[in-house]
Formats: sequence, C-alpha cells, structure tokens
Amino acid sequence: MYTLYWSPGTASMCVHWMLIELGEPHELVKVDIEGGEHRKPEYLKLNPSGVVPTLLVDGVPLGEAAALCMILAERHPQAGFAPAVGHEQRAAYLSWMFFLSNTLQTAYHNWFYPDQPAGHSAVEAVQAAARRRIEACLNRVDRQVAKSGSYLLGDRASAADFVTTMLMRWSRNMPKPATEWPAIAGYVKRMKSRPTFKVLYEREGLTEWS
Ligand SMILES: N[C@@H](CCC(=O)N[C@@H](CS)C(=O)NCC(=O)O)C(=O)O
Repeated sequence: MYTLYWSPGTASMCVHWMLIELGEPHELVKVDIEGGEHRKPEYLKLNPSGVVPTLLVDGVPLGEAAALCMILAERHPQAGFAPAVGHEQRAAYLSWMFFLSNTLQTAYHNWFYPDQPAGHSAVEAVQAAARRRIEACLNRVDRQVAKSGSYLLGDRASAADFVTTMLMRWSRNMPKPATEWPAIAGYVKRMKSRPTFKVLYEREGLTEWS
C-alpha cells in the first residue's frame, strides 16, 4: 500500500501515473499548494523540502519525483519499467533520469517560481534564463526520441517516459511548447494514448493538453 501526497498537474503527476500503470493499491492525499499546506509543520515532517510529491512507502515518507518513479519501477520489476542492473540500457536510463530531474525539472522550477532564486526584482532575468535552459533541454530530448524509437530509451516504456511526458506537459503554456519539436510531438501523442493517461487526467481533474 502506498500513500501519495499530490497536487494536480505538479511533480506528483508522474508518480501518480506510475501507480495507476502498475495497478498497485494506493491512497491519495491532496495537498493544497495555493493554500500553503506544503509549508505547514505536519507536511514538512514528511517532506522537509516542502514540495510535492511525497510517497509513503511501507509507511516511510520519501520525496523526489524521479527517484520515486525509479523506486516504484524497482519494487515492481514485472512491469519492466527499469532496465535491470547490467542491462545495456541501464546506464542511459540512470543518466536520463538525473538529467530530467536535475537539469530540466530545476529549470522549470525557476520558470514557475521565478522569485525564489533572487527575489521579485530578478523575476524577468530568472525566467529568461529558465526558458533558454528548458529549450536547450527540449532540443536534447527531441534528438533522443528521434533516434531511440518509440520511447526515450528505445522500444519499451520505462519510468523515464512518465517523467519526460510530465515535463513536456509543463511547457504547454510557454512561448515555445515542447510539442513544437517534431519528434517530441509524436512521442507525447504516443504516451498520451496510453489508457492510464485518461484515468490520470480524470483523477487529477485536468482538462488542458488532453
Ligand atoms: N525536486 C522535487 C521538486 C518538487 C517540486 O518542485 N514540486 C513543486 C510542484 S511541481 C512544489 O511543491 N512547489 C511548491 C513550492 O515550491 O512552494 C521533486 O522532484 O520532487
């Protein structure tokens, strides 16, 4: 049994999606980010960074969306969402997961929360830098999916694809959305055609980019 602390369309989305894909029993606890619930002491006890998601795994609170997807993939290997240690795609899998989480996701964080790095006076400069960085990352993702086949690592979906699709979605209202990159557009369409995507959207109450 898992418990996911989540908020619609945020970094919890890839974890939620994987829970649905895996068919594992889980409880959902919605966190009201706009109401500041993620900064309250009770939530900070679970996630000291004060962000969503948090996943209770056997009662232990864990954070970091990409890591949570990796943990789920490894706990349920029958789904084949993580190349096993020694598999030829293992190194690429680890490398992409860190790139997605460490480089692309952090650039998005600056785009969506531009006052956080240096206050309100620096918002424009932070957003301009974040946009440049996001678009450079999208160039890389586009080149990768153009050469790799159906999914990020090849012909088989992995945890990296749930993280990637979520991150592609986040650009939908940006000046140049990810779907303007040709290979990403086909990739996103493929991922969105998974029946679980519809379930995820309904559960999170999302309508846009559907
Ligand atoms: N590195 C964290 C980042 C999570 C994150 O930034 N979550 C956002 C929502 S997408 C959040 O909770 N933001 C609230 C805030 O920063 O105040 C992860 O991957 O879990």
